[in-house]
Amino acid sequence: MIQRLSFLDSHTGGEPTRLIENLPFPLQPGTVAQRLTQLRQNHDHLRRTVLNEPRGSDVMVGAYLLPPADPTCQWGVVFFNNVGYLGMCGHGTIGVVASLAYRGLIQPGALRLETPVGIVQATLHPGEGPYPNRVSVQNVPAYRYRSHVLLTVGGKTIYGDVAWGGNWFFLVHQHGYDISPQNLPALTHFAGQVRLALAQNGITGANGAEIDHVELFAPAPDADSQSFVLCPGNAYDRSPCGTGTSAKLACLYADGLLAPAQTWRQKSVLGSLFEGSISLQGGQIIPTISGEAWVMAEGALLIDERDPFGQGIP
Ligand code: PYC
Repeated sequence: MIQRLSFLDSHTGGEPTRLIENLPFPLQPGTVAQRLTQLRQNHDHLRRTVLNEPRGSDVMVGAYLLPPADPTCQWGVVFFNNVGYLGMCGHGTIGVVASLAYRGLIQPGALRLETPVGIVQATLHPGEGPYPNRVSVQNVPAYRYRSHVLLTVGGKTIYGDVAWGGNWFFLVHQHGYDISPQNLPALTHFAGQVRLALAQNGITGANGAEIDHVELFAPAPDADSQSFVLCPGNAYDRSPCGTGTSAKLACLYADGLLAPAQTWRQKSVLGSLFEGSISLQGGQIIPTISGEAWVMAEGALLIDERDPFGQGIP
């Protein structure tokens, strides 16, 4: 038997998102966080089927569209990649919203999405062309958890901040690397060493949470900053990383370097751009990230039950 699973692919600043609009099995009712637990425990084969080689790749992020439990939300969404699940995903949210616009399911305006780590509000902006594709995402609250954390990596002492932006990040400021596409192997190696050193030294996010994203920053002539972001696994974010930019904005605010409503232009290692700003609500830092996504493929995944790698290379 061959099972068909429809998908819609987009990219946001070069970072792909594969949207799965209909799960091929039912989930028990519950919040999106509770449904993520079910997906993780009972249906992880679908994540590998959708994203792992030979069908997918390390670079791709997946998104399952789910019914929300919160009545103020239109959809729920769970993001995942080749090694596991994400709390939130900024580029992915922009991709999902532009994909819903391409499908004709939404019009310009605001919509609320329930994610495993909280509700985000997306705004689809009006635009020319076959479908509107510029989206702003008001993220979950971001905060700096620890500042100026010292770490020895490859015999060199570096320091950085631990911050939450919907995922856990270690933000490295003075690393001595050139952030450019020519330098990707060295950046990937160094960021991987940083992540290893964090784990070996027991440096975590709140409640012992693993820090699975590492960000390196450098000044940019045509933006406020350029970054390299290593995602869980070994792929770098082709976009400026929405949750990473949120973590950065929280650190800038904590250092007195960013005021509410001030625009921050964050460039990715490839040169794609997100605009970000923060507002303060009830003492919390609420980041908003804006960018554009482009639909680029749609079709059906074909899962042949005889295929030894039909559920991906583990
Ligand atoms: O944009 O938040 C993001 C993201 C996380 C991992 C890849 N992209």
